Amino acid sequence: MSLIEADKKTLALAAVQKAETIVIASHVDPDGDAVGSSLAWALILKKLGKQVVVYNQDAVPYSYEFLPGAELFVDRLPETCDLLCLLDCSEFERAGKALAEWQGCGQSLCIDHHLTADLAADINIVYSQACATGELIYELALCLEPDFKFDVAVNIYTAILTDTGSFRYSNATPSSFVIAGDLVARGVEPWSVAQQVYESQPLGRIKLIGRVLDTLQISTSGKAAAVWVTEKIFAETGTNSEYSDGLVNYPRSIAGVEVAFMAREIGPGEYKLSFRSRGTVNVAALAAEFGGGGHHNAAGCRLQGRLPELIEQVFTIIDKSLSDSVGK
Ligand SMILES: [Mn+2]
Repeated sequence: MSLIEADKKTLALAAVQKAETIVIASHVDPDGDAVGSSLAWALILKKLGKQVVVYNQDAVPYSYEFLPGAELFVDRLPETCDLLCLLDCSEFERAGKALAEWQGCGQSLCIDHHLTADLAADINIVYSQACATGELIYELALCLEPDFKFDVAVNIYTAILTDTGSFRYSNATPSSFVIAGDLVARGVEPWSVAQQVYESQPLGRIKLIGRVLDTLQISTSGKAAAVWVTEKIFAETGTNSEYSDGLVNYPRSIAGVEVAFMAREIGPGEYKLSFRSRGTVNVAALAAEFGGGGHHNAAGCRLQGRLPELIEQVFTIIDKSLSDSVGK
């Protein structure tokens, strides 16, 4: 089970072998795949004797601080490097302004599984069939360090676990399970990881869930649902945006709801919308209408407006696209 074409794999491995200094970067607001893939890749490259910097504009979220190598994350770029590895996103802008404007890298290698039209790196290992960037890292790891141990394994496992929604989403393929099996054989304990990632929530998170669920709105058709979160709600629960990860799955879990979104306030009158689909609606296309993007079942965009109206506007578009698709 291999996704990466042989010639691309050769190119990528040659670039890695040749480089002495390597920067690993991933998208802002890093998720389990961004963190796990970055750390697994960093630990492998360090084992090969490379000088590695793991850059992210944002800090490691609390749920992933247990991962081996988490302390490697820094928010400052070095002057230069031989190779920049961009993980879990294909556009430099997704990793933040500082990285997008950085001129320090000799060559760039992108490893990603998002659907994208814009392949900006010199070498692109981009396969949307991969359940997570972690799956592609696993494939490359087998070439570079076939005998990799628990420290790498638990990072890749966490990447795959979180991006497949604990192996529940439609991106969980036979190879997701085969890889997970191999990682467990290398010492990963599923319950231990699950406890760290899902069952070590700060009290504020549970309070936040209560407040966010209280904002629930359902569209006229009953097929779209939305929740929102504001700076005020974060302040009152002693939380921040890091704590709102995954809350959009609650409105999607309602019977009959096809598309859900969460609107998170990111500035005065400005919101980041995270869409989740049950499968019928391609939310990547929906988000693209608003200048965003993502996957078929998970996508996002930014919108300006006032809250109740903004939700109504998006509901109207979703309901229309659902009735159009039924009509066809
Ligand atoms: Mn991912």
